[in-house]
Amino acid sequence: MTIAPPEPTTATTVVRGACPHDCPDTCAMLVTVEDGRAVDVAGDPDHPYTAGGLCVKVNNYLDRVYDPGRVLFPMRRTGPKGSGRFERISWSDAVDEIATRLRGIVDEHGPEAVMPVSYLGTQGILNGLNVGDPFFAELGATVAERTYCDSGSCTAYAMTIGDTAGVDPESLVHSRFILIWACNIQSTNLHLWPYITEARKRGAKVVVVDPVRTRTAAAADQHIALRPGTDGALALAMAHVIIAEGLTDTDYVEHFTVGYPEFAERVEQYTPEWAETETGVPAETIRTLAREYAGAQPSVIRIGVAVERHAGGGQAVRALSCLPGLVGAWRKPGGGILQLPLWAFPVNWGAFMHPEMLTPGTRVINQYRLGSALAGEMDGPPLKALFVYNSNPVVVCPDQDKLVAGLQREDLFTVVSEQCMTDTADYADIVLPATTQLEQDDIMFSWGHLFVTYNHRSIAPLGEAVPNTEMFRRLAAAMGFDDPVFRRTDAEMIAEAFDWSHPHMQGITVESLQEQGWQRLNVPSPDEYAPHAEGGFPTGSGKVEFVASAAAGGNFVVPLFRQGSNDHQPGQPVDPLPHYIPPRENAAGDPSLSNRYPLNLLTPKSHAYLNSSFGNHEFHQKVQKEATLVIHPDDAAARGITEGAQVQVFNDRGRFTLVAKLDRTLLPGVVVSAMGAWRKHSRAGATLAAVNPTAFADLGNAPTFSDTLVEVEIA
Ligand SMILES: Nc1nc2c(c(=O)[nH]1)N[C@H]1C(S)=C(S)[C@@H](COP(=O)(O)OP(=O)(O)OC[C@H]3O[C@@H](n4cnc5c(=O)[nH]c(N)nc54)[C@H](O)[C@@H]3O)O[C@H]1N2
Ligand SMILES: Nc1nc2c(c(=O)[nH]1)N[C@H]1C(S)=C(S)[C@@H](COP(=O)(O)OP(=O)(O)OC[C@H]3O[C@@H](n4cnc5c(=O)[nH]c(N)nc54)[C@H](O)[C@@H]3O)O[C@H]1N2
Ligand SMILES: [Mo]
Repeated sequence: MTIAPPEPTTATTVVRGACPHDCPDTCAMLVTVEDGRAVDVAGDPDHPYTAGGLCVKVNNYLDRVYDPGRVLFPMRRTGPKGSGRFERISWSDAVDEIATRLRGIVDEHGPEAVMPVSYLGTQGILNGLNVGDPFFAELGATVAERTYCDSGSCTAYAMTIGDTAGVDPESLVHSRFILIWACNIQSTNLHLWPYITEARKRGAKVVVVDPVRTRTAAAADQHIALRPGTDGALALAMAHVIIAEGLTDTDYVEHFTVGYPEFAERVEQYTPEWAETETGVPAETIRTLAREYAGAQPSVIRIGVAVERHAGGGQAVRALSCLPGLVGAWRKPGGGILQLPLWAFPVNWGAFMHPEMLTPGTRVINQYRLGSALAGEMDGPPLKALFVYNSNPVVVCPDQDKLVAGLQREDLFTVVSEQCMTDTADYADIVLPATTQLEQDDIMFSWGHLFVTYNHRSIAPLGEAVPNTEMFRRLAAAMGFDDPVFRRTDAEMIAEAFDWSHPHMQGITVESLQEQGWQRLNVPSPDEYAPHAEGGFPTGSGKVEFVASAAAGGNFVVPLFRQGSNDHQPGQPVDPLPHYIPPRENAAGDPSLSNRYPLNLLTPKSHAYLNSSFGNHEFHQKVQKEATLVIHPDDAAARGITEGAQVQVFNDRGRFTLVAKLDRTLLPGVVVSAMGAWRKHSRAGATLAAVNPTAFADLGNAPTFSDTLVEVEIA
């Protein structure tokens, strides 16, 4: 099989590509190329989900590709760490220096003194999550646990209904009741919104559960503002009402669920009145919500990532995943729960992770604890080398001050592969130039729809930039790694990307994808897609597990979230029934803390940045505007804070400075700052990551960003 990249041509051509970003929408892109230069990117009008539109972030993708600040050549540090002063070197010098340093560190301290740091700068199967896994496994480096995003949610979801794709997002047009829970669709999952609009035209009601009146909440029929981290209380109280008022689908419960009697007994205590005291949502509102959710079938719950991000986040997702089974929502297209439909894609993860290459017992460090790890607070050898790619930890990891202090260590050897000089790249000893999506071939799954998308390289790599695949080929050669896995070409990897014999891939081949750009998985149409109308859940029992058999094995991190792992990694035992765990940093949990730090900080996604990507582009900065702290006027007045005042947000972990924005629609006691803005653009050399905790949620080692107490004062 051969892959034919488009030949350079003087004519104008349109090349089919795929948006690479870590976003549920994975848009099909059309790249117009003239004389070898890309002149336009657009959404494919024929793709049902992309529907001809990209988004405010990616419309200007060419500014990113041709940014004068692009990293185009390997560079070696010449100034102090963090100064951003570098000199150009050749690829062979860079690779030799990296290999020599890594070998020296391995000889002196053992391979676990090296740690990779990566996530989803690109989501492509080739260049994304697992591209470095075999290299670091062969080296014997510390295993990086990457529970950045939805890991706790996935553990909870899998415990309850298995790793099912759940509802087809395109089926949402058939939903009668759409419950959007901790998801700011109009910013983070834009292409889903037209389906919701269509459902509404057909009579559906749309309710948003979010402490913040986001643009999505404002556009819904109803906004239920609950206290952060109390989602489990609301979901369990809904179950209480549904059961107490006889609103269950008894036939569905009888045939397709297990543990109903125990669940019914468990939720007796979770009355709406009790939930009102936890959530701040009136008991009557909870009753009405439960009745409407149960009564309007098919109903669907769209859960966002923030449900997992507090002490009891896992159990909150458990409770939410139980609700559709209780009311029989799964019976019809458009009913059930929508989390990550990525499980529908038979990605051949093993061919990329190569779990068999890991040495059993190798030290595992969660990337959220990188600051502590660099400070030498972990068991095992000190970290002496970091290799960062596809990620910008200085902005996206908690405990920023400690992390930056660690990156400043003169005895630490840091390599960063990047497209641009991020806050993290500034601390590198060696920077390696990475291609953008227009300069590389890749093949994409999606975590927001059911289409496979092919990304054709549309232009030649700029400067000496290389895809991550090529970077690891060069590094492996320099290290003398001779496993054939390190010599695979991109074409060979594409051929291995999926289990092509899986029923979902029927009619889909590399060639057909190259030709057509994208294809829907071979699954029933959105008008007929109801995979669990008659059970068939990928759980131990094949049913919705109110009593979770998987809980007996303990808390676990699902495959994907740990480098090279394709096994569930069991942890502490878990109560097999859903239950409520209140936020950790609250008055009940720690009164001394909440006296000093009475405000709950939320850090949702920015509208115009993609995590921290695009934070360096003028256009995106203009749309996003300067980072603000949104605060209720009463909380502001109590602190003498006025609109536009410069404020400091702080707790025992750190502090950051930004501008106050007063908003009466916000719950008192809650403050909000969108994540993604860069540290070097900040007012006082720190971003919100300085105050976020490294503590995990109850399941899947999820982060607890929404479980963060702070105080605010005039700066
Ligand atoms: N524009 C844009 N789009 C993106 C991204 C981006 O950075 N920018 N990032 C992409 C990525 S990686 C992801 S994971 C997705 C995430 O997309 P979403 O799931 O939408 O994630 P967030 O924006 O973090 O949070 C969603 C909402 O949860 C609310 N929230 C916070 N804490 C709580 C809580 O305790 N309970 C409840 N009920 N709500 C809470 C926030 O106010 C916010 O409105 O977006 C993707 N799309
Ligand atoms: N406080 C707070 N922190 C959060 C979150 C939150 O809600 N609040 N959300 C979390 C979530 S959901 C996520 S997913 C993570 C995201 O964390 P990350 O995945 O680290 O996201 P980005 O900040 O976008 O950093 C990706 C980097 O990869 C680079 N890159 C892009 N393509 C390539 C490539 O092909 N090769 C190489 N070598 N580099 C490339 C980009 O330039 C960018 O600098 O952040 C988490 N952090
Ligand atoms: Mo994410």
